[in-house]
Amino acid sequence: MKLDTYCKNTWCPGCGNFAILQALKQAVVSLEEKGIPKEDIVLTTGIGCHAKIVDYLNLNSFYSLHGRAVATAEGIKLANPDLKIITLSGDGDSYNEGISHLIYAAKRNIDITVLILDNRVFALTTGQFTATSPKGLKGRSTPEGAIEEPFNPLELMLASNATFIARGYSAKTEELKDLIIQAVEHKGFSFVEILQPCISFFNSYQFYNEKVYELKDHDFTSRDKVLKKIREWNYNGEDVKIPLGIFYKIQKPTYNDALLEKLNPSKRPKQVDFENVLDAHI
Ligand SMILES: Cc1ncc(C[n+]2csc(CCOP(=O)(O)OP(=O)(O)O)c2C)c(N)n1
Ligand code: SF4
Ligand SMILES: [Mg+2]
Repeated sequence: MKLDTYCKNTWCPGCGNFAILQALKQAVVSLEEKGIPKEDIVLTTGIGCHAKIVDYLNLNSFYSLHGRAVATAEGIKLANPDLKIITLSGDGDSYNEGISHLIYAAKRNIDITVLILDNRVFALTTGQFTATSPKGLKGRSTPEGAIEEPFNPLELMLASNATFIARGYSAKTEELKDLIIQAVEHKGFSFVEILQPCISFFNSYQFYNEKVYELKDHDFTSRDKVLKKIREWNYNGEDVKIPLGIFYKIQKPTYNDALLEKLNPSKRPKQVDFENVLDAHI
């Protein structure tokens, strides 16, 4: 496929990330067919297994610091608002380390897309618990089982005023591809939580396969109904059903339009004549 790179893939065989890579590639091909050239798409990542995805995609990308994937995306968008920015972040990356960036990007409705590859552990560092790990999860940092309850990231995004909130599952690749396309096409802050089993530290395939279902005839403009749907699964317990699809979608002015109006800073003529500035100070 034309988006392939020469990098050797180092994900564990069976990792949910493979299917996410596939869905993202297909989404980019569809977006190109719809008139968004791949040169106008920029990916940002945090640090973790999820972040390696940019090594395997022949697209412009910025491998940022742990927890700074969203902040980096905001900076690129404000420097060149003509670009489509897709952030690929982990649960540890954006629900733990960089959570304030996620909340404020949603609050200000900056026009970027954030995909959270949520395997519900810090996987690259061998399985410590994160904000979405279920209570009781046994791992390196919680050998007796996690004593904290997880939070529900979709509820957090609704409270933070995100204008597009969705959930996909890596094993539902076709549906995930469609969600990514719709998220990128949404004008405003779009958030897609992607359930991504980590076969090495939290193998959740069987659980998700039994519990997930697609949202149908869901009124995604009513906040009350949306909240009820979001709370159908609070990332804990066994006796649950897990809805997938778009939970919420509304239109609001974006931060970048309000701040920049028609200005594209990357296309502005040079503002500072550095030689003269230096001369003046020597
Ligand atoms: C500031 C900082 N803290 C901690 C680390 C160590 N670290 C690297 S990857 C990682 C785990 C990432 O977990 P997550 O974001 O969930 O991604 P996953 O590996 O699960 O895809 C950690 C803690 C780091 N690189 N930088
Ligand atoms: S440790 Fe988990 S998330 Fe990382 S590559 Fe292996 S299966 Fe995937
Ligand atoms: Mg993780």
